[in-house]
Amino acid sequence: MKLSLIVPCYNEKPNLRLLIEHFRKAIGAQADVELILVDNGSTDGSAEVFREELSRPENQFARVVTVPVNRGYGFGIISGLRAARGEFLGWTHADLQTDPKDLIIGFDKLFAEAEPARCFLRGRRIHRGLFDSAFTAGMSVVASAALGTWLHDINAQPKLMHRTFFESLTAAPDDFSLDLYVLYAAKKAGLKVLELPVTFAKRNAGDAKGGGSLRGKFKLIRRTFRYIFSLRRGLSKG
Ligand SMILES: Nc1nc2c(ncn2[C@@H]2O[C@H](COP(=O)(O)OP(=O)(O)O)[C@@H](O)[C@H]2O)c(=O)[nH]1
Ligand SMILES: [Mg+2]
Repeated sequence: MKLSLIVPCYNEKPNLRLLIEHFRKAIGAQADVELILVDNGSTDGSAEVFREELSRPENQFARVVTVPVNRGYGFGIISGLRAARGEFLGWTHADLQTDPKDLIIGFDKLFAEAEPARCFLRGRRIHRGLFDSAFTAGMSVVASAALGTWLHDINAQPKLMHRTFFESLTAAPDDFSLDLYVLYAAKKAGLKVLELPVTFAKRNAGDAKGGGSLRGKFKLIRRTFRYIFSLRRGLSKG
């Protein structure tokens, strides 16, 4: 298996059918690409939809990993990654804000590099509104100043990396800070960070639980800063 794509899904029932369909189109006939959908402790009846969709012959490129009780976004992704068989690993979100095609385009870009195993690819959002751009810029400046390396648009998707890098990670957090942690760890490991410009659409269905709402933004700020300072403490201890 060349590439495993992980999508953590938390109460995304109304998005699942379309999500799987878009991945089917994006992956096409590539038999060396697998999709791992993580049912991340959903309580909205997602399991039923997963069962139905994944029993269809055209969806055999996908399988589901079930986390019985939700423990956070990062925990969901890590659970999916543990089940992955691919040499390269990637993830994105389930609400169709990001196009599944971005993962395939991103992988082709990563794989065209001289040393793909020493690269880390991340999306960077373009064409955003002034408010969202300003918010992201503010977060980037604080995170970068605190951690001593330029970290911009941390929560953009997708993320793609070689398996050896993921396996080298020792302190992956269970919550939304996972994206910050891997980006920071990739830089510290001296990987070449590639950027893929992406457009983020509006969430397809359901409610935003992260930074997509104003309330979510405040929670994101608090959580991220707390996490940054715990990373810093880890740094000063050596
Ligand atoms: N809040 C939350 N989202 C999760 C979790 N596991 C997976 N996700 C997915 O993470 C993605 C981003 O969450 P979302 O609510 O859209 O955040 P936002 O776009 O930043 O507002 C969605 O596709 C969720 O389904 C979890 O434990 N908590
Ligand atoms: Mg979202």
